[in-house]
Amino acid sequence: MMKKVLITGVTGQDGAFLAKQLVEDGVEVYGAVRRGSTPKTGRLRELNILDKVNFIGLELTEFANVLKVVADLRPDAIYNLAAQSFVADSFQHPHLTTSINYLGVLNILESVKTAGIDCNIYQASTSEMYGDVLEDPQSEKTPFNPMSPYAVAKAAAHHLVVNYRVAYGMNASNGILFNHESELRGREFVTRKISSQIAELAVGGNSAIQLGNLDSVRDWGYAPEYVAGMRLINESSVADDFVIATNQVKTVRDFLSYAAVVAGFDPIFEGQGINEKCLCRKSNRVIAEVNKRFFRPSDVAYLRGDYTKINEVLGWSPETSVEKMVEIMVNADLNRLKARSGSWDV
Ligand code: NAP
Ligand code: F7E
Repeated sequence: MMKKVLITGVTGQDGAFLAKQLVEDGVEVYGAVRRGSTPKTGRLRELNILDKVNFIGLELTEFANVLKVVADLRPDAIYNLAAQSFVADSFQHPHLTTSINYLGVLNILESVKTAGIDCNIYQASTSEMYGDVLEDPQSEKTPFNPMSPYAVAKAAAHHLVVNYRVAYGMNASNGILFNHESELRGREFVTRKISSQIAELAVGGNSAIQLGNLDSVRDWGYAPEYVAGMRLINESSVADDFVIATNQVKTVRDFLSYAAVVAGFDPIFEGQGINEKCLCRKSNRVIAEVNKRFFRPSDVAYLRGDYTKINEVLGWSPETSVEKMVEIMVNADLNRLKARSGSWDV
């Protein structure tokens, strides 16, 4: 039984849901927060667990600091969720992305090894590592073909976790998670960008949503279920690597269309490529338009995960459909706007 757990990235979407699930199961939760700024506590506050998490200052890129925190705390498990997680941003900040997403992982592994403690490690690997996919659907056996500095750093970290497991017998696992979203998703990611901005339009806003590639295809699942999968992986006595996905795919255009319906619009699409627009059939109002600012230097066009292994070995399967998730997200954003007159805390 895990008694004491350290979560890096506790203020993020997954960190917050994970902290909530662990707290509810009586686990002592330590949340690592980066130094130099006030922690972003909005998600933990929204989940009513802000006072249940013990915050620890941690600079993941400083080995001595990571070692001290790990050796002093002696956690039973670490979930390494901290990352520069926005793929588009990794093209602007490749060094920063590599430091946190690769060297941060090295520091965690090396600290647990050096401290000589019995501690399971979960690393947040990603479907982005499959990049320009070499097989369909993508499983644990599919070769990586990363298409961004984010994905390259995550692929290197993934291999490092495997190497420490093999070389030193550490209980270190990778969860290769496909896109997972929720009402707590960061507003820079396309799903929450759509749900939050469509809610603004529905309550009287007048700025059309500016989007990039509407043809991008993703395998989108619901974050709380994926976090439950992370726990199955890290609580296992046998460390291994697992894909978590739904095996269902939709385009960004599909997601936008569902969200528009939930927000009370009647969407139709007109035009091609950079001139494509989403309009409301009833009012002729422009809901969204394509803007080349949101295209990436190289993008991942298509992802579909095969979750057979985690289903067979650990009994995990997805439950919430993408349509249901869109409904949850848009309604949560509509309720926030109505309750807080226009400001976003999450
Ligand atoms: P998120 O909401 O963006 O949260 C990222 C977390 O990392 C935040 O707590 C953030 O802290 C922290 N962080 C960022 N830069 C940092 C730095 N320099 N030093 C220390 N902490 C830093 O991400 P998420 O969606 O919860 O994802 C969790 C993990 O899973 C990430 O590693 C991500 O790459 C990976 N992943 C996510 C998905 C997905 O679809 N969500 C899929 C596969 C893998 P602040 O609050 O201080 O910014
Ligand atoms: O983009 C396209 C964009 O930023 C999804 C992270 O959690 O999941 C996430 O990475 C797709 C891309 O997520 C806009 O080009 C179109 O093809 O929501 P996203 P992501 O890049 O897939 C993976 C698994 C992670 O590991 C990451 O940490 O949507 N897209 N128009 C757009 N994307 C954004 N953000 N904004 C747009 O306006």
